[in-house]
Amino acid sequence: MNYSELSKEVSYALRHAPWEYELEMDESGGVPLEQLLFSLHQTSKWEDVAKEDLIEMIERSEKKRHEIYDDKIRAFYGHSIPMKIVKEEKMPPNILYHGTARRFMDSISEKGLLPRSRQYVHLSQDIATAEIVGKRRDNNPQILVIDSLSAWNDGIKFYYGNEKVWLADMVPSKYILER
Ligand code: HQG
Repeated sequence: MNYSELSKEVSYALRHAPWEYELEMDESGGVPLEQLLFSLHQTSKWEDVAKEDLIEMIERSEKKRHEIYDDKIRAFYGHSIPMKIVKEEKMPPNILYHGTARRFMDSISEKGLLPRSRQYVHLSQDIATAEIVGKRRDNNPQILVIDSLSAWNDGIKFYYGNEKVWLADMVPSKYILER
């Protein structure tokens, strides 16, 4: 079983296209495991996938992207579907980071951090994580330092993604400390 490919397909289904897989998604992004398995079984590539494989997929992943609970599975972050996933509002750490491409900086300075195609802006708990995120778009990424505590004190909402990923609706540029 190629767990990395399985994880990509499950992320695609849960973050971007539950309708392609005929999944009934609840407000926090959960879908019945049976529905996801049934849908995966329709293609020869995934006809043998079992619940145990989804558990193994999550365990093997270096990033906590998915969670199985109550016979359901959901993605922790990354959604782009029209129905906004309800996330747990939480006081963020004092400082968060965001790794991005240098070519986006003019626009970010002007408009702040925007969710773009996703539902939330994604922020990183530490610099190493932000580097990895930013390298997806730039070999020498820009690491932004976010004054998340001040933003939170001023009423900007933050949400818990996983232990490395925090979410926000948007981050005005005045909370970007260094770049
Ligand atoms: C940028 C992956 C111009 C933003 C990662 C980013 C992460 C702006 C891009 C998670 C902007 C959106 C999310 C503005 C923001 N003007 N550009 N005003 N505001 N941007 O992929 O944060 O491996 O939607 O800087 O590791 O890169 O899939 O967000 O470069 O955790 O699990 O617009 O996805 O996780 O890109 O990545 P994305 P992201 P997985």
